[in-house]
Amino acid sequence: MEIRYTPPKVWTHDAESGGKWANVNRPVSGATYEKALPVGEHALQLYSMGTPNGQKITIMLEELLALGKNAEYDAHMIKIGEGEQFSSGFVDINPNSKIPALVDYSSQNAEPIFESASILVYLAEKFAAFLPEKGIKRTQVFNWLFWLHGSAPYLGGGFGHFYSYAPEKFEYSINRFTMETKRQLDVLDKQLAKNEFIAGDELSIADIATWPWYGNLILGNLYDAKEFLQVEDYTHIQRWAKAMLARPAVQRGRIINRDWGDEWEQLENRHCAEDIDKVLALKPE
Ligand SMILES: N[C@@H](CCC(=O)N[C@@H](CS)C(=O)NCC(=O)O)C(=O)O
Repeated sequence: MEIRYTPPKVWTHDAESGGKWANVNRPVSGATYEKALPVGEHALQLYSMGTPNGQKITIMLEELLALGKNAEYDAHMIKIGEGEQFSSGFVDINPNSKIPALVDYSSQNAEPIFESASILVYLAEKFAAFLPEKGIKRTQVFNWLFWLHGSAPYLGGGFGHFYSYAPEKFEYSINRFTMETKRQLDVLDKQLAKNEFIAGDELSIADIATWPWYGNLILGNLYDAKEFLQVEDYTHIQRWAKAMLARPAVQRGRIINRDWGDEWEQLENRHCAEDIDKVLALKPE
C-alpha cells in the first residue's frame, strides 16, 4: 500500500491544508477581534446560522410560537465561514466559538446558553413544551436527544466533511464514516418503524434536534448524498422526515439565518414573524 502521509513528531497548524473550514479555524480558543453582538428588542436573543445545528433552535422557537407560547425572539446571523464566531462578543457567550448560542434577558443575570441540546432543554423547560416533566418519558426523550448529539458529529464532521468538503476524496475516511452514517440511519429507521415520533407518539425536542440532520439528509438537502447513501431504503425516516417538513414551524425555522439556497428560503436576520412571512411568500406555487 502506498504511504501518502506519515505524521511528523509534532503537529503544526497548516491553514492551507484543510479545505473549506481550515482557514477560519485555529488550534486555540478565544476571540480574534473585538466586536460587540447586536441586541434586538425581545428577551430571547439567538446568535446562529441556518446550518443543521442552528435550525434546531429556530425550529424549536417557531414550534413554541405555533403552540401560542410567548417565545418571540431575535435571531442574528453569525457567518461562521467569515469567522464571526471568533468575535469578542460571541466568545463571551460561547467560549467554544460554535453556533448556536442564546441569551435570555428575562432570566436571572442573563447567563448565556450554548450547546444546542442545552438550549433545547432550556427552552423546553422554560415554556413547558416538547419535553415531559419527569419520569421515564422524559428519559426516553433524553435517550434520543443524546443519541443525536453523539451521532451528528459522525454525520457532519465525519461523513459530510470527507464526502463533501474535503479538498481531496479519501476512500478510507469516506468508507469509515459512510458505514457509521448508514448504521445510524438504520437505528433511526427501526425506531421510527415503531413510533410516530422519535421518542414516542408525541413531538419532542428529540425530533426537533434530529430532523435538521437526518431529515435534511434523507430529503436530499444535505451533502447531495441521496443516491450514494441509498436514502430511499429508509422508508420510516422518509415518512417522518416528510411529516416534519409539512409542519409550518419547520418550514419557518429552517430558513432563518441563511444566506444560501433559493430566495424563498433565505432570511439573514429574524426580528418578527412578518420577516419570515415575507420570504416564504416568494416561494413559487
Ligand atoms: N455541539 C455543538 C456543535 C455546534 C457546531 O458544530 N456548530 C458549527 C456549525 S453547525 C459551528 O459553529 N462551526 C464553526 C467552527 O467550527 O468554527 C452544538 O450542538 O451546539
